[in-house]
Amino acid sequence: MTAPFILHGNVNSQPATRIALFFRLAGIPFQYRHVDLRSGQQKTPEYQAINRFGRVPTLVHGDRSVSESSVILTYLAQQTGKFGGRDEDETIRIAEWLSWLADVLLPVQRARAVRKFNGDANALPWIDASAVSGMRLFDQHLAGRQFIEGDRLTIADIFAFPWIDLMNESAIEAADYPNVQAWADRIRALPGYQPQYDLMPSADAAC
Ligand SMILES: N[C@@H](CCC(=O)N[C@@H](CS)C(=O)NCC(=O)O)C(=O)O
Repeated sequence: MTAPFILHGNVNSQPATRIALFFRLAGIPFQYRHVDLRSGQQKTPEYQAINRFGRVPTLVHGDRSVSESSVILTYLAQQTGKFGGRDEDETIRIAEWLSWLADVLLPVQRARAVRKFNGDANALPWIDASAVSGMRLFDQHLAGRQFIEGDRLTIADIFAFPWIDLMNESAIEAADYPNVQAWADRIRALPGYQPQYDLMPSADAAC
């Protein structure tokens, strides 16, 4: 029997959501460990032994622990054969998307985090303007496409999706981005899809 996949996450974390969503869409069971970010569990020596950056998510698989959601998704695609590149070219294209999406759409995450967790409101004008320009670019890239890369769901879609699923919490106007909306609806229609707050419990669990 292969080792179980164990996700250390937090229900409010969009990077952690990506990993839980991967498992749900792939139909692969996983174990879940809740990390209490409010009490600072992520900065304890025990947790930093599996994640040097002291953040969620972390994936533990056998003797290996992997951090950074884009790297975890890439690892899971390799390990499971799901949602990765079908050849070397596609694998490189997907890696390009992961890097680009992390740059261009991160302000969408920040726009939510500042609002939801009482961050510095003085930063909002700059964050919101950056989020809008990122969303415009993303919408342009999605024109005429069903999914981000090629004709099927890949880890690039799973990476971007949580930011878009909760874009109302980021104060982003969905109607301004019709290609993004259509793409998100396609993902919501896939078997296994669950919204962020249903994907991870607020305690340890087998999922
Ligand atoms: N680039 C990282 C971002 C991870 C991240 O920002 N995690 C946040 C929660 S969304 C966290 O653990 N924050 C707690 C802290 O920094 O102490 C990834 O994609 O995994």
